[in-house]
Amino acid sequence: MVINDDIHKAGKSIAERRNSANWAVELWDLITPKIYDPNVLQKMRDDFVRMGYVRFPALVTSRVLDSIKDELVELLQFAVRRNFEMPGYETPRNLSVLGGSIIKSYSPLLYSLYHHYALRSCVESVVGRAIFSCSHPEEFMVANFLHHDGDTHGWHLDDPAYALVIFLEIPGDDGGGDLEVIPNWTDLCHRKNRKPDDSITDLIAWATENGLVDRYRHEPGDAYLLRADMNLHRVAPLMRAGERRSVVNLAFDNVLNATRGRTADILYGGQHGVEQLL
Ligand SMILES: O=C(O)CCC(=O)C(=O)O
Ligand SMILES: [Fe+2]
Repeated sequence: MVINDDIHKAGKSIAERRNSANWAVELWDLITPKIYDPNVLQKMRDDFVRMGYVRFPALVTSRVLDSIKDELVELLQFAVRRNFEMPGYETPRNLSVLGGSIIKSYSPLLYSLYHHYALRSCVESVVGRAIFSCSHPEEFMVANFLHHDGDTHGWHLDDPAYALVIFLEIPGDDGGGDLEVIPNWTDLCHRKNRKPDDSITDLIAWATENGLVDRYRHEPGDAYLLRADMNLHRVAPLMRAGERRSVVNLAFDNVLNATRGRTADILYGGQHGVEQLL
C-alpha cells in the first residue's frame, strides 16, 4: 500500500484527536445483540437460502449511525476514485473506495465493529453456522461511496461468502442506487455450462428479460446480509447529481483459508491498484 506523507499526517491527526477511552466505551454500546423470535428467525433463514438475501431493518440506531458517519467523513480523505471495467465480468466500477487496511490503521472504532460479537452472532444466527474473519487485508471491511451522477458498482460476485452491508447514506426517491441481485447465479451458470465470472453480459441480459433480477431499497441504518459468492449483485447507477450512497461492507468467510481471485486487489489494492493490476 502506498500512502503519501500528507495522508499519513492527516491520519495521525485523526488518531491523536480521538480519545482511545471514548471509542472503547462507544463501541460497547454500538450494537445490542438482536434476539429474534424463533418464527421470524426461521423465515429469515429460509429467505436467505432461497434468495441469498436478508434485510436487517434499522440494525444500527441513529446514534450509532452518526458515529459511523462521523468516522467515515474523516476517512473519506483517503478514499480512492475508481473508474474502470472489471476484467472477466466486463462490468463498470465507478465509485470511490476505502479498503480495510486504511480503516484498520485509522479507525479503531470501525475496525472493532468488524469484530463485534453482536454483529457476528446476528449473522451466524441467520446462516446457521460458524463464520470466519476474511483474511484479505483490504476486503475484510470496505467502504464504498457513490457520489457522482451515474456512479455504479457493477455486476459481480464477492470472494468471501457473506457480505454484511450497513447503509449510511442513500439517494432520494428514484435516485438510483438500489441493490440488484440475480439469485442462485452460480447454479444458473452451472446449468447453462457457463463460467460465473467470465463474459456474462448476455446472461445478465437474459436474466433481466426473464424477470430474474430482485431489487432492494434500504434506509440509512438498515443492513442486509448477502450470500455474495453465489448471487450476482450490483448497485444500480445513481440517477442524478447531488445524490449520495455510502455503505460499509463487512465480509466473512464460510471456511478457514478461503481461496481468492484478483478482483478485490484490483478494486481496493491501494492508490495505484487498478493501474498496476489490470
Ligand atoms: O453497496 C452495496 O450494496 C454492495 C457492495 C458490494 O457488492 C461489495 O462491496 O462487494
Ligand atoms: Fe459485492
